[in-house]
Amino acid sequence: MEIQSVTFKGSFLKASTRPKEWFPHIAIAGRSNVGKSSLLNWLFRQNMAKVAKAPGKTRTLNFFLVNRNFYMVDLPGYGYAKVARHLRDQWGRELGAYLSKEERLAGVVALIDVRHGPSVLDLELQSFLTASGLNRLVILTKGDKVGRSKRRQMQDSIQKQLELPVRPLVTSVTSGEGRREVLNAIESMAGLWKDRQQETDHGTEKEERTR
Ligand SMILES: Nc1nc2c(ncn2[C@@H]2O[C@H](COP(=O)(O)OP(=O)(O)OP(=O)(O)O)[C@@H](O)[C@H]2O)c(=O)[nH]1
Ligand SMILES: [Mg+2]
Repeated sequence: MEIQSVTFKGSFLKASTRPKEWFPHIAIAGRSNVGKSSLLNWLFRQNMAKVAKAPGKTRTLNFFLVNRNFYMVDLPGYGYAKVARHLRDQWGRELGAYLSKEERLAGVVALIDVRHGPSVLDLELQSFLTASGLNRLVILTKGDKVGRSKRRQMQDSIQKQLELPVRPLVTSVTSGEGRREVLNAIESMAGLWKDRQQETDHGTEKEERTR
């Protein structure tokens, strides 16, 4: 897949205000500062998502329409302690509601810092994804920060720990590695969602015909 066009569609928290079109969503999740917004800008080859020196930058669900075909959703990072508790609780609820209720959610790109491996909250997200049967792509970010052997070791140990069928991808927005693989994986998650929609549509038609 090539990225032909990207349009920022706005920042939202509540379901009622999210974009209405029936396009699949691919959400980018991970702890604060892991590199979610940077990864989007790198995929888009444009600075559209806000990146900051201080963690806790992204506080809403930010929607980017890609190729007029699917949404990429930049999620607020979790695990940032310095945010006021009532705000953290509110994000947690909204994020949970989004991940568990949004029917257009086609898959989650879960980012983990290659230097640190999964945190407790990362593991919670992974268990949630397993339990809900959502498609996921696990990416180890900031690949430029570690040497070859450390990276291999992290890929192997995280694959085992999270019981992934394939090794997690490693990306680096500075060296550029992994971009093609990430785009292909995203395309396939969006495609699977669309196939499922068609099957459901056909199922409904069939049901209606036999009635
Ligand atoms: N060296 C290196 N730095 C990176 C990479 N990706 C992101 N960063 C840096 O990591 C910091 C955090 O990046 P963001 O993209 O803002 O992280 P985020 O996950 O969106 O953070 P929140 O919005 O707080 O949830 C920034 O200083 C980025 O420049 C990478 O691949 N390599
Ligand atoms: Mg961000």
